[in-house]
Amino acid sequence: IKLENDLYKALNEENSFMLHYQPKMNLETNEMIGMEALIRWDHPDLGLVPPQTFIPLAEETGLITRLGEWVLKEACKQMNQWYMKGYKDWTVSVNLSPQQFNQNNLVNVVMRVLNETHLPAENLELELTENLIIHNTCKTTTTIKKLKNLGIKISIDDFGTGYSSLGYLKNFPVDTLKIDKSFIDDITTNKNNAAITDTIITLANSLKLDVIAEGVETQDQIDFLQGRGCYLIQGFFFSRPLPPGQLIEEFAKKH
Ligand code: G
Ligand code: G
Ligand code: MN
Ligand code: NA
Repeated sequence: IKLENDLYKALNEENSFMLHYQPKMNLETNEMIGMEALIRWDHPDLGLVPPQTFIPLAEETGLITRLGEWVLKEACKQMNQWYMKGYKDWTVSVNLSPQQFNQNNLVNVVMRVLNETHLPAENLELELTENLIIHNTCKTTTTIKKLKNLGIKISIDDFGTGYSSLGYLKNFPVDTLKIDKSFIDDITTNKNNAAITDTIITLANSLKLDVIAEGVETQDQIDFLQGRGCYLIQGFFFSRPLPPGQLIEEFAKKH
């Protein structure tokens, strides 16, 4: 209850939450193609509370709608500042929780945030979890189509971990499959996970979707993925999630 109250309070205060950004790299060009926005909560007594703790709480209490909208707006604002500085090819990725996706006015919220922040829709990507998408209702399909019509990109986070039939992929206009970290972790030693990763890469290629590996930490993993034709990489190998100023310092000057 205490943490729940604190979360509620934090939403009404400035500077309680911040976003860190983790680069997504293209191995072929050695350039950053964009970054994933990841929320941080600076709690007055507890210090940094990890999202694994407060996102579920925000979902249970319904606060996720407001919190999620804050994240969306903050990420778009930041990305637009980078856009104005000339980084026009970057895409900022924002995680959407299922509750947020299923709110009735999501498409309007996204449209309004894009308008208010002046960010071109092409520079925004929404990450949906596979578990959300497999409840392949008519409404889900309609919402994704509407979001795509705005011009934004859609990726499927944690791909491979859900109990999905792959059939849904052809009904949804998604852009990117994000191979879950759990497969990447022991990709070089575990034949099953290597095979699953291989299959996801092949599937993405056949369907003309982009594929990105997440949680990449070692050169061996990079070599494996590159050898199988997966060139988009996110993970500690390149960088942890960073505050925006630091991200620019470390990744923009080089190029
Ligand atoms: O870096 P990391 O510890 O930030 O993130 C942990 C988990 O919290 C991940 O599953 C990530 O998707 C989730 N997460 C981080 N930021 C957000 C956010 O803004 N919205 C939602 N819904 N989930 C987030
Ligand atoms: O569920 P989602 O994919 O949004 O979660 C992203 C989470 O993965 C964040 O908590 C982020 O900090 C974490 N992460 C990103 N790259 C790595 C990595 O290379 N290793 C580990 N251990 N975690 C990572
Ligand atoms: Mn994600
Ligand atoms: Na993920």
